[in-house]
Amino acid sequence: MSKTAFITGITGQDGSYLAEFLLSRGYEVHGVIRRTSTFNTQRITHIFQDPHEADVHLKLHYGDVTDASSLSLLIRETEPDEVYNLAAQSHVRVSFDLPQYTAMVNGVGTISLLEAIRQSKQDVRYYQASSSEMFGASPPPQNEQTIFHPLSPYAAAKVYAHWVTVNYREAYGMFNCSGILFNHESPRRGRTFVTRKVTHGIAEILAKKIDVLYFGNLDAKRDWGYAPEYTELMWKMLQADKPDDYVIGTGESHSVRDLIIEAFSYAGLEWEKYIKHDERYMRPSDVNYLLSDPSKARKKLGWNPKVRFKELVRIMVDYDMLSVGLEPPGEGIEFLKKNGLLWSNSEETPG
Ligand code: NAP
Ligand code: F7E
Repeated sequence: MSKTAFITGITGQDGSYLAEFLLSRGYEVHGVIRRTSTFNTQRITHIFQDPHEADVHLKLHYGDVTDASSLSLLIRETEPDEVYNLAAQSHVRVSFDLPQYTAMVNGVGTISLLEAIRQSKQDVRYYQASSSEMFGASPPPQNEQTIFHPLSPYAAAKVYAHWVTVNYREAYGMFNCSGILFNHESPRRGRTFVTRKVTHGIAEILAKKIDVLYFGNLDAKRDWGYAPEYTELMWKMLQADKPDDYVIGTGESHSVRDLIIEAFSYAGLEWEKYIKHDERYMRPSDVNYLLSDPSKARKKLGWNPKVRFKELVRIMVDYDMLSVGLEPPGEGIEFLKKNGLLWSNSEETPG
């Protein structure tokens, strides 16, 4: 019997990789999409199936995590074995502009989904997309025991969502897992996140569309990994005997400046010529230093990241150069091929 999965946030970076992965394992996948005035399904176009045809395995439903009634109805109707809650206002700086909205989507949206599952009385395994941002000011390395000290409305809402996920596990015996994932990136990363802003910016500089890129804090350090590897682990967490919480990261950290230097030099450009500072990209409070200690995931889930910082940068620069019609150096794509990591059955679609 094939399993049924329900994904909120299916149109996002992670949702699209997860949907691909689950379809490849024979799942029937139900995804929640928001009604928008422009298309928001570019990342899943390549796996879209015409609902008029027979044997459709990917089914999309209009919904919103701020509309609890839509969640209750969809959970009852789709009867999922596994639910992945990836929906979020996921931009940390934007959460300072939209604090209440961010709390509604990331915090209240989570408890609405948990309530929909609880009230349905169905046997569901639940994944919550928690974040390393929850550690905030806590010094590195961070693991499952590290105290949360959120430094943004985004992170505070994610801490709430994490704790209700744990609470529903303890109070009601639900099979809830919280994945505390450090930054993970890909050619499908939204263009306003720093990695993609750098790699897509490089492609535009090479294509002579722009000649300067503006950034905020270059000193912040992040533990950056490759998104498709992380979405597979979401699934692995739900296949374990017991529900638990896991930190997922590479155990390697680099500054935003390191990222810029690495990416520009790979593309054969002198970074100092193209980078300028703009205050608007600074945050009222920023997380200075994230570095994961993923020992638990290594031991219990067999986690061993194949794509590390340098490969990640090469993969993203390669795809962004292709997206503007340029021939890339190709080392990133070559690495994916050599290691059997070309997960996507599509050409990478820009986020
Ligand atoms: P993303 O690309 O920004 O995708 C977010 C998804 O949530 C999109 O599908 C978006 O829909 C959807 N969404 C937003 N508001 C919604 C609402 N009110 N109702 C229903 N859907 C809504 O984010 P991502 O990078 O894939 O991240 C996935 C999840 O992991 C998020 O919860 C994020 O906070 C968390 N996370 C991400 C990272 C990371 O490094 N990527 C690390 C830790 C945790 P539209 O396409 O319509 O906007
Ligand atoms: O910023 C600095 C910025 O926006 C990384 C989300 O997926 O990962 C992501 O959150 C760093 C910060 O990611 C610019 O100040 C400098 O220190 O790429 P980012 P994030 O804030 O770490 C976590 C784990 C999540 O959970 C989130 O959902 O880069 N930075 N200059 C800049 N950042 C941006 N975006 N743009 C700049 O111009």
